[in-house]
Amino acid sequence: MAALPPVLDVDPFSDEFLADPYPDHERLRAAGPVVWLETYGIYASARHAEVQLALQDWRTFSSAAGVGLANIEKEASFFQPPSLLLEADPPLHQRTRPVLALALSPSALRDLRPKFELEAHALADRLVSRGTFDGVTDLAEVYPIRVFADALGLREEGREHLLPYAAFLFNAFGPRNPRFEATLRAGEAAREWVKRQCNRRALRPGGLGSRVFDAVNRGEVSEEEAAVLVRSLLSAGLDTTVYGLGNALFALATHPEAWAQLHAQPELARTAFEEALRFESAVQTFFRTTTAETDLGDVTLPAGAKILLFLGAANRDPRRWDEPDQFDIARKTSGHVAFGYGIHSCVGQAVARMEGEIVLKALAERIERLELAAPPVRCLNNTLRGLASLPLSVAPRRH
Ligand code: OVM
Repeated sequence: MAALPPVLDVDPFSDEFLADPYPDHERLRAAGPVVWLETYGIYASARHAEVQLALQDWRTFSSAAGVGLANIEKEASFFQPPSLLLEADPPLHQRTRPVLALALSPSALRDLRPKFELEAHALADRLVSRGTFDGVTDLAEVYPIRVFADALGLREEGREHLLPYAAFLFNAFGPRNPRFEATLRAGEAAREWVKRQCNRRALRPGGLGSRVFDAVNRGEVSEEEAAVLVRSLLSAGLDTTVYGLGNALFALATHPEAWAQLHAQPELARTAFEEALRFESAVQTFFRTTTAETDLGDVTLPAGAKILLFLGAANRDPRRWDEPDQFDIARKTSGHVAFGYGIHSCVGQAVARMEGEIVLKALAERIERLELAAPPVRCLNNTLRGLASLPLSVAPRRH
C-alpha cells in the first residue's frame, strides 16, 4: 500500500551537510526508502536498493529533463546545448553512447597505459624524494590534467580552465546557492575556452577527442553532435578523477593498516581505489525525473517529479554492506554505484580505474608510511565530494 513519504528538512546542498554528509545520510536512509525534502520540494532516496532500481529503470526515471535540480525541459540550462549523453534518454542515447564507448574502449586504453605509467612513475619519484607534498595540489590535480588532457589531444595553453569549469558545472546540478554563485564567473570564462577546444581543428589528430570526430566520417553523429560529445569528456573526465584520487589518498593516509597492506602488496592498488570510490564517492548525487506515476519503495511518485539519488549514501547503506563505514581495501566492492548503474553508468570508468590503479601502485611501491602532515582542507561542491588540499608526509621504502 503506497504511503506518503516522510518529510525531512535536511538541505543536502548546505555547507553543514556537505562538510560531513554521513550523519544526514543515515537519517535519510533510516526515514524510509523514499523521502520528501521540503527545502526543494523534491523526492530523494539514500538506500542502495531504491537508488539502483531508479537508475535501472531509465524509462520511468528519465535523464532528459536534466540530472540536476532544474528541469531543463522547463527552465534554461547552463549547458547549451544539453549533454547528448548525461541528459539524454534512448533512442538518442543509444546512438551517442557507443561513440564515446569506442573512443574509451579497452583497446584505446591499452594504447594509453604506457604513457599513464611513465607519468605516474616520474611524478611519484619526484614527490617521494621531497618527503612532504600535497596529495591534491601536487598530485590529484596534476596527474589527470596531464595524462587525460594529453590523451584527449588538448592543447597545453588554457588547461588551467579545466578545474574551474568542472567546479562550476558540478555546482550547477544543485540549486543556485552561494556556492554556485562563487564559481559562476570563473566557470563562464572557462566554458568559453572549453567550447573552443571542442572542434576538430583544436584537437590533436589521433587523440581521443579527434577519434570522436571519426564517428562523423562514419555517419554516426553530426559534426555539431561530435563537438558536444567531446565536451562530455572534458566535463566528466577531469574533476571526477581529481576528487577520486584525492579521496583515495586521504582514506589511505588515515588508515595505516590499509596502507601497510597496500605497501606489502601493491597489486591491491586497483581494489584499494575501488573501495575508496565506495567509501568516499566523488560524485555524491544525481537527479532523475519521473515520466509517469510510479511506485518506488513504499511511495507513489507523480509524473514529472524530480528525485535526488544519493549515490554516496547508497554506497554506505548497511542494508547492502557489512560495516559500511569501515574502509577495507580487501572487501568485495562490486555493486557500488559510484560510477552510477545501468545505461548511464560512467562511460569513462575504465580510464578512471586505470588512473587510480597506476597512481596508487606507483606510490605503494615507493612509500612505506603515508601520513597526514596537517589537516586536509575540504572543497565543498553541490555534487562532488573531495579535498582542496591534503598535506602528506611520506617515509620512503627502505632498500
Ligand atoms: C556530460 C557530463 C557532464 C558532467 C558529468 C557527466 C558524470 C557528464 O556533459 O555528458 O557525468
